[in-house]
Amino acid sequence: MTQLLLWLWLLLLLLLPIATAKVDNTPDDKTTTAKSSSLFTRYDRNAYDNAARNHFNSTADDEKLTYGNLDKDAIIKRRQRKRNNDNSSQQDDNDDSNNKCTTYLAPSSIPNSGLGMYTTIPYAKGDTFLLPEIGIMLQDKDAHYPQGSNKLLAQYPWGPGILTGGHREVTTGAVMVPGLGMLANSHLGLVNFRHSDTWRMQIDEDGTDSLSLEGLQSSTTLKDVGRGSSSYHSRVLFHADKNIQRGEELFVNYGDEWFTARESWIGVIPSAKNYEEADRLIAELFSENDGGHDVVDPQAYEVLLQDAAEKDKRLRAAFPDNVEDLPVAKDIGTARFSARSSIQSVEWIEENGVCIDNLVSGTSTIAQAGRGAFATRTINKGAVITTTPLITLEREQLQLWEEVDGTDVGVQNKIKKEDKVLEMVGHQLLLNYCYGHVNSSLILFPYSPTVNFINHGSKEKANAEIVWSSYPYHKGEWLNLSLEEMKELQKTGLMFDIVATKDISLGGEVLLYYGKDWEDSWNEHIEDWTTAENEQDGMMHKNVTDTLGVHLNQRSNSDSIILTVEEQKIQPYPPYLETVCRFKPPAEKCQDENNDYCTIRWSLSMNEMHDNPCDVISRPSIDGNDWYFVRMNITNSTSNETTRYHVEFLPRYAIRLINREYTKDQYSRGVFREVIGLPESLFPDHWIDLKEEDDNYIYQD
Ligand SMILES: *[C@@H]1O[C@H](CO)[C@@H](O)[C@H](O)[C@H]1NC(C)=O
Ligand SMILES: *[C@@H]1O[C@H](CO)[C@@H](O)[C@H](O)[C@H]1NC(C)=O
Ligand SMILES: *[C@@H]1O[C@H](CO)[C@@H](O)[C@H](O)[C@H]1NC(C)=O
Ligand SMILES: *[C@@H]1O[C@H](CO)[C@@H](O)[C@H](O)[C@H]1NC(C)=O
Ligand SMILES: *[C@@H]1O[C@H](CO)[C@@H](O)[C@H](O)[C@H]1NC(C)=O
Ligand SMILES: *[C@@H]1O[C@H](CO)[C@@H](O)[C@H](O)[C@H]1NC(C)=O
Ligand SMILES: *[C@@H]1O[C@H](CO)[C@@H](O)[C@H](O)[C@H]1NC(C)=O
Ligand SMILES: CC(=O)N[C@H]1CO[C@H](CO)[C@@H](O)[C@@H]1O
Repeated sequence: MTQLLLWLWLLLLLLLPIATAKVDNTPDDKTTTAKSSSLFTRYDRNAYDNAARNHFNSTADDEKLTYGNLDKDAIIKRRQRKRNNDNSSQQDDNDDSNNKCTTYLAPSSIPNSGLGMYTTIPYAKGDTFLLPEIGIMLQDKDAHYPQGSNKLLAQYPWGPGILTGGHREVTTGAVMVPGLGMLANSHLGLVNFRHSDTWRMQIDEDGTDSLSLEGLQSSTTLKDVGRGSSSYHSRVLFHADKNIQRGEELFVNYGDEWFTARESWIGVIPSAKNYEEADRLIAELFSENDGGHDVVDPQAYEVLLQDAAEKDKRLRAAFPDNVEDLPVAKDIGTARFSARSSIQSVEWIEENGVCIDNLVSGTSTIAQAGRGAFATRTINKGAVITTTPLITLEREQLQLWEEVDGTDVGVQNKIKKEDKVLEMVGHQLLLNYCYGHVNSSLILFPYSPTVNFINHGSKEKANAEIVWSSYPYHKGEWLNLSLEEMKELQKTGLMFDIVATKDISLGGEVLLYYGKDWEDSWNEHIEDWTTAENEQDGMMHKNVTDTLGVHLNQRSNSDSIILTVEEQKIQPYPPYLETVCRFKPPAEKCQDENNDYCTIRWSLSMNEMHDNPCDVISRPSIDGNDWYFVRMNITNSTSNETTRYHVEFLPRYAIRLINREYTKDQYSRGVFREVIGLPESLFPDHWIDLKEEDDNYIYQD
């Protein structure tokens, strides 16, 4: 049974609620959409290209990092200049002496929200956040772990759309994005960073296949033992949504639904629109004042509050409770008023926070390791490189189960559930990013920026080690809790520091010794892999990508043609590729209902973050330019009706090839999975509960 069917089966059988993920479906900056559509005429490719270019440069920003120079050295230099407030290009880039930290972990300004992230450098609207992050896809997590859900694992993931091609990668994807995606809080009225629209990037550019991109290029083969063991999505980016000043807490947009779904325990949280309306109503109240003095009649305010409460409790929550606060709220806006300490002095941040930008990701110096973490400044032996909070998970929450034929239940890894036999076939990729002990069911996932890029180095090569954090927010007393108590808690609180064990120079790769158990597992994996090859049993490792899809989509190849359905009959694409078109149907109902298809012409206003599987019907060439006529089926989510569209004159730009569901390396069988070993001395003995190797660990029905 395929994963898809398994998922459907479990969903129907158990009527599982689909956990609300932290979904940010809001297309980036709606206001920029379609403003240039008049420039685009169907016969004029150049006009289209220009229009598209304007469209995608939606914000003027000379600091914007294009992918061409998004390498670690460029990032280090830019950040250094920003912190020093120096625009000159003459600065000696090797001078590290004044290279101060720019991003901190510190207590959030939102009450009861724990820690948050702060910047000590300003960002202009459109600037890219200078720490490209990894995105780790969880496949159908609720279906694979049907017997309960971890509150934390429901809290943090984003919707799959945050990754290039993400929502076509698996049936129900949820994505862990550390750094801004997990550590930063969300204040809907003060959102200052948004994840960058993946359609603005070419498919290769978020590291669609890290192996093919990180130095191996053409030598990538299906035989690579490391395939599928790390995430392809290694360049998830966020950009400033507005100008941000020094000292601001960083807020991302979890989406309205994230808050409304959790109202019973986090309270009523206003939306961005609620704050805007509150600002408008308060301004009106002041303008009604005769004589213009800055005092509001308390009774008038009481009436306003009551009206607001009747209309919408979220709107009411946007207002200050006390009339005396109104002048300030009017001045700084109700959103800022609700989190007044969200702009701090640099001194406060340095005193109360810890630096979390000593590391940046880049191509690893280790063969097959994909990306790695590099020092952004000189780090002396004994200094803390970074500090990270940890999510507590249970190993079984990351197990993958599939229905199999047969009745030999009781054999390793098989259980009977209702009248189906399920076999444990592996673990979520996330396991490889968790820390723990091979014989403990408790695992820890760190989520500070860039920590998940740190690679394994041998005992000799490692230049860093893990210690429990000295930051006061680390709840060291939890280490005395029993395993059951820890699992009950479902809270974040443990933190570790990564400390330099040698002097590390600027740009040096930071390596941790993952432990002997991890090394043993890796060597065993190599052994198995080789044996499988020898036994012509390569299928075990099949359904991996090769680089064709990547190359076809690369920027340099953006003029390469996409084959029509007819052409593909003669010259097929590999079976794991599918064609998707960027198309958002217009809001109004189709005019052309009498035909089988709704025929419309593509325009820039359809250029939103939606990719739908499409069939290329023809590719007319007009004045030497190729255009695409495509067909696709789109289901209206309100009416649940499917409309078949025939869309004409798509530019090449709006079409690309992506992997079909479950065909990327991380979803194939036999890929490497093991937790990173925490040093024995750190891991509490009373958390070691597994008698057998983890693969034999079976959860009870
Ligand atoms: C858009 O950005 C590209 C690269 O960043 C640049 O070459 C081009 O001139 C920009 N176009 C406009 C209209 O600003
Ligand atoms: C850097 O550029 C900004 C904007 O162009 C300007 O306001 C600022 O004064 C410049 N800083 C220095 C040190 O030149
Ligand atoms: C854990 O318990 C031991 C013994 O009761 C105690 O000495 C130690 O201080 C506790 N550790 C923490 C971090 O609370
Ligand atoms: C989707 O369905 C709703 C409700 O029937 C309708 O109002 C809307 O126009 C439809 N949208 C499109 C694009 O057809
Ligand atoms: C659209 O639906 C039709 C009829 O079900 C089907 O034949 C066709 O393959 C679908 N097209 C795409 C692109 O999925
Ligand atoms: C939409 O239609 C499908 C198939 O007809 C059905 O299974 C599904 O429950 C419907 N969804 C809604 C929201 O009505
Ligand atoms: C884990 O448990 C197995 C089986 O009991 C044992 O052989 C192995 O030594 C244990 N590993 C560690 C690191 O404790
Ligand atoms: C999901 C998927 O694409 N599975 C394929 C994996 O590869 C084998 C052999 O090529 C195919 O038979 C499967 O359909």
